[in-house]
Amino acid sequence: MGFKYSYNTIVYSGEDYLTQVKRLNKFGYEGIELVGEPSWYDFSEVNKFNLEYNIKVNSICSIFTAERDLIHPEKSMREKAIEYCKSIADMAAAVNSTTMIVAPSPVGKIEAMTSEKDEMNYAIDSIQKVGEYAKSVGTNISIEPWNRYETYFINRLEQAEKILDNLSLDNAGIHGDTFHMSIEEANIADAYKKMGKKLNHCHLADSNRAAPGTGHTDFKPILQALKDINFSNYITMELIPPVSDPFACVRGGKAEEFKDNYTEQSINHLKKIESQLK
Ligand code: LER
Ligand code: MN
Repeated sequence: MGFKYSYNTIVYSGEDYLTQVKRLNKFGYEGIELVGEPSWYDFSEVNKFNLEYNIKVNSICSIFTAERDLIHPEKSMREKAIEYCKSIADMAAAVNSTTMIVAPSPVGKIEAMTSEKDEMNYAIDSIQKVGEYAKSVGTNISIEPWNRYETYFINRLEQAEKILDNLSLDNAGIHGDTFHMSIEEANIADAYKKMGKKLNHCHLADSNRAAPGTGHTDFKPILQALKDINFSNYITMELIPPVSDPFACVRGGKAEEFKDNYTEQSINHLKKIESQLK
């Protein structure tokens, strides 16, 4: 059985939902990743159009801004971040998504606010609480490391694994985003293989964070690794314009090439490689 493909719709921000699902259906996608801002969506409309266009919400991409910091030294701030994550779990349940992304600290926080030991304990404690709640509403969590320019806290998959191994959850796993990995990992395919079954979600983007095929990342060994570890979740394109704050595109709405052009190009490039795998 082949891979299932999905698209992170952060670059579609501002478009009506029907336009988004029609585009994904047209180019052969089976999944959609929604933006973790529950107020943006009418969940019954999402379910209705998904059914009509054969699209499944595979994941919610939580948006970690400065007020959503699961490792903040102040308890009230961590609680606020946990509440936000719970609202994303509720959103996942409302749109039948099996996965939600969790990152311990916000985008752009590049310095620690307390000791490494305390931050690791806060990460474990907060993510445990989020994971338990997610389980109670029927969704999984996936811990995503980011590159050093977005966070100092966890940059490589093996660091996320350290958190995962300290959780008592059977609905949690590791996320591997090839854009971050191309900066931080020695070898993307090897890092995926090392995670094996623990890898429960991935984002694919080329080295320039645009459509696979437009940069210098070699996706053949990467897809081969995903096949070898029997990765069964959706392969999700997460493509972002060249801005230092990856969430800026939710405000800009000017990235036209990330709509039809990259949506089509990404899946075609990867499907061609997929057909050549062993
Ligand atoms: C989110 O999935 C991500 O990769 C980060 O760069 C924050 O947008
Ligand atoms: Mn990502």
